[in-house]
Amino acid sequence: MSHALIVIDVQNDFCPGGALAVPDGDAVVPAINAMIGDFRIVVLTQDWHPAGHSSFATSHPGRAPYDMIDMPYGPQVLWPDHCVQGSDGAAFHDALDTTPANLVIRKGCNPAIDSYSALFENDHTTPTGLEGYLRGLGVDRLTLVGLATDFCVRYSAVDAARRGFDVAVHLPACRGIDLNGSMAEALSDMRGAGVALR
Ligand code: VGL
Ligand code: ZN
Repeated sequence: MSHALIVIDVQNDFCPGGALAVPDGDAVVPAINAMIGDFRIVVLTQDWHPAGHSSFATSHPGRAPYDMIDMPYGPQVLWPDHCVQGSDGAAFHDALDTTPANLVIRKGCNPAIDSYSALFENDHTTPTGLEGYLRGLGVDRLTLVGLATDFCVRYSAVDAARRGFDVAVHLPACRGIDLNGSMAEALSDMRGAGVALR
């Protein structure tokens, strides 16, 4: 069985100067570049929203970024417009070494559903296809790194652990948003799901 590195959303919009900048987000780049060569299987994810995506505050008149709304699949944070398909903000950070990547998986493409997790959309039932890819290669262990610790890394790690993967999150190569205590909640949720925090 083998071990894959999953690099979550290291995109310009999540780095300083981006539309949804994660504090110190670009600090993950050298940390990831230093470890990426150690894995035989490397997957990069990209948040990849159509313009007017339902997770954008601008799609909900009278709402502001970081408001909460109820979507058919549950509560949803409204975000600034970010990672619009094909935009510079959606591109990987220039300094990220993408050369060793075996697969790039794009998520959040359905205009009506957000997708934090690399495995399932936020309805928790629509798969992205990543699990099938990993199973097909005999992968049973995952190391996750990237942005943001408390959103896409968290939901990816918890979903993967629930699906039976042996999951570790390498925190020195992650940075979080920390919205209303979301960082502490994310760490305890990941621990509770059996994710190793390193
Ligand atoms: C993310 C908020 C909205 C993430 C993506 O990559 O953590 N966060 N879209
Ligand atoms: Zn997004």
